[in-house]
Amino acid sequence: MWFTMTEMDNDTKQKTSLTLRDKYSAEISKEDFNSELTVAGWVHEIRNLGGIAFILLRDRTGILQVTAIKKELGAETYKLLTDLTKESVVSIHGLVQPNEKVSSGFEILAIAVEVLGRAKAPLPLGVSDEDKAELDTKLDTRLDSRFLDLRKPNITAIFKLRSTILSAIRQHFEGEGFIEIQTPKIVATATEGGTELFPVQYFEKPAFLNQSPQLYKQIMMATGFDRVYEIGPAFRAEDHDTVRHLNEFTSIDMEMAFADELDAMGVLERLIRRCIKLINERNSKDLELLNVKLDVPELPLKRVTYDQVLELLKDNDLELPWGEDIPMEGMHIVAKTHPGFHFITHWPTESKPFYALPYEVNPKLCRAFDLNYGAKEITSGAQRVHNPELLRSNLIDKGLNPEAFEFYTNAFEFGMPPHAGWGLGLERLVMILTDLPNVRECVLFPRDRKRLVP
Ligand code: AMO
Repeated sequence: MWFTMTEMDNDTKQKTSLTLRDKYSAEISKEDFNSELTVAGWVHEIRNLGGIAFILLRDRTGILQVTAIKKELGAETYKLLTDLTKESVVSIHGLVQPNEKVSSGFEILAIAVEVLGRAKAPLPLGVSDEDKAELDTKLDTRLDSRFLDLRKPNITAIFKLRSTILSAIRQHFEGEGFIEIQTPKIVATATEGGTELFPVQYFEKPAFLNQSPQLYKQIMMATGFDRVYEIGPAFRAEDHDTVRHLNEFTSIDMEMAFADELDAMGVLERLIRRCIKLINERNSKDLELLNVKLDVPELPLKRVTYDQVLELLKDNDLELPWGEDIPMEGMHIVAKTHPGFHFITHWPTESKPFYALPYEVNPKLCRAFDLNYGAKEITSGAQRVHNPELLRSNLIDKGLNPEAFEFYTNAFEFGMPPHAGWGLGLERLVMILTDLPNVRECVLFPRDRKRLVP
């Protein structure tokens, strides 16, 4: 609650106070009936009947009705209020009156008005005329005027959920003994393959925007920190325009020492469960707006091996050469049998990056895993190679120059424990938990092949 007393210029009935808002619309209750207070927000609708006008005022908690009576307010202030354009910002001081006809059970009878920010007309994007934003069809128009788009409650809901997910993630990592780190985003080497790099000129040296904190989080395993996590941006110069790919996304990364891939998978599935539980606790209204019901998954999450996936695809007339990544077409088939969360484990070593640890008994397979939801991949991880010789020979096998990775392989030469970890795309997680069709919905200002502003 903010400061309370309101002064008024008695001649014009314009507010001259410092108080812009005493209460949000949802905070007003029966106890406020018949007392004066100040509310503030955006003009959602105005209906002017001549001598009386109804203004719907929207704030972050909802919408309330302000009633303006010309005779009581004075012609000048009445005109000021009723001439306002939609989406202008005002602070209104008035008397809270019970009113059975209004869904909130009350209205504010205007006494004084302060115009804080006038909106130009016409609006580039309707706000009040579309209570719920039409998803996807007008996504480009919506993203061009994202600040207006975000005034709609079903769009705000996505970001409230995103915020809860981040809270749950931090709670979870802290609860399991992880410390939060930040690693450089301007780097000298690729981690996830060379073609997806954004080049940067770093003084006289060529550099790149980081694709993943992979190398740095692994270096941390040589420090004794043992369990680290990072929530930060990752950049991929992906040329293709899909509903799952962004050129800048938020990567949730973890790495744990004295651990294998099963330990890392355990942390991940418990974290997913925690996210869903916290959303159900905190965001029931937002889930309703998004028309989503989230069931807390039973643990352990389902696990299938790469070979089992290949069998399943074969049974569905899609024959894949062993060793290849599973294409989207294949994932759609997988999703029919495994529609929810499931891990795919035991990947061909050749299909995964140089840092994934091969099984000793069958080095053609490695200790890597993906976590998917239906056809959508949301996490990749693995137990890592921690032997420096094997790491160097893997780099060479993948056509990479070990010298460029010396800053990383050095950390393996002086006592590196076995370790495992994963990277989870925050927007992908938000996308599946909100059941939205496009990952761009889940980031405020998406960066894609065509979009660099706003
Ligand atoms: P990977 O490249 O599979 O693995 O990325 C991990 C997760 O990040 C998300 N992601 C993306 N999200 C949106 N747009 C993109 N272009 C994009 N690319 C990736 C996905 C994906 O599952 N270093 C490893 C992780 C590890 O082993 O720790 C890595 O980056 O959700």
